[in-house]
Amino acid sequence: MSLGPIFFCCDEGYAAPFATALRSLAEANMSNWPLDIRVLVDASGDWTRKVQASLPEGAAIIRWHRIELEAFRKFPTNRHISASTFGRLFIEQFVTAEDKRALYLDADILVLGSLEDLWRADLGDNTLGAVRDNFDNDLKFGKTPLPETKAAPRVTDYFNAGVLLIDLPRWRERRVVEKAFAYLQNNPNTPFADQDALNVACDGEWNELGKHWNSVDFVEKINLARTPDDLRPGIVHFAARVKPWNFAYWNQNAGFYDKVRDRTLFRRTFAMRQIDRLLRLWGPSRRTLGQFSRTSRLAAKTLFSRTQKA
Ligand SMILES: [Mn+2]
Repeated sequence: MSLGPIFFCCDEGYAAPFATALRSLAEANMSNWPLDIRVLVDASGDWTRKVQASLPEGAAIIRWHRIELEAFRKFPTNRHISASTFGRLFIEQFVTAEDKRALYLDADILVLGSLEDLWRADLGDNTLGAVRDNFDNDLKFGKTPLPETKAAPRVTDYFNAGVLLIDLPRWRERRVVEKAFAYLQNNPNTPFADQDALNVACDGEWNELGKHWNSVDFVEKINLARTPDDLRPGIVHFAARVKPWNFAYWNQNAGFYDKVRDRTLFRRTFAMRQIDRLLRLWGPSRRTLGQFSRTSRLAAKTLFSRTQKA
């Protein structure tokens, strides 16, 4: 069966994780080759050819579409997220009338199983299928697990936008992009950027998919190498700040991730491995230093306010 179009948004800074995600997708979905991949980029370059060449022969037909992100640069994103996150809002411009559905995937993922069941998922009369975000329940109980979640929009249920199965006719008919953009205009400091905007635009009109399709934050919770094949999620999403390709911070899935990356043209060179080793040593001391400077700043502030009162 044909799978896709499958959309990604990427920029040069994310080329290596993206190539790794694509490689995992291709390897886990061989019976659907050639995969229909469409990538939204704000600039192309040598890296796009390198990503393409990171796939086995015949695995995918990749189309690169340039998008204009200028209108979005004024909206802040989290420190580790670039403006290319807003690319999701351009998907409908790069589909044909024959495309009834589109699958959107973040680039910070690994695909570990066939996506056929996801592609066929029942959406009822909803605009999209997605996985509930981990903090949705906390918000409902008035808890804010991360300080930034305090300002997240209160919707019926809140989804994570890293994996979206989109019903294209409904997406257009319900003017999702227009509504999302209006939300961003009125709430430019919303903490999770276009994810917040999409949650507002699709409030009460999305279907909950099994956790299996967007298994978030496994970096810290589950050791993928030790999990048997059949228990691994279909899609692991490294949504936390700690990424398995960032060797400055210890995480238990770095080796598992790196084995997939090794099969791309972005495999780490000997020199990169040495640098990563140093970063790994520097990482903890950097954290200690950061803590030290925060503590001393706080102490200085306390002292200063006391002096003033006196
Ligand atoms: Mn992500």
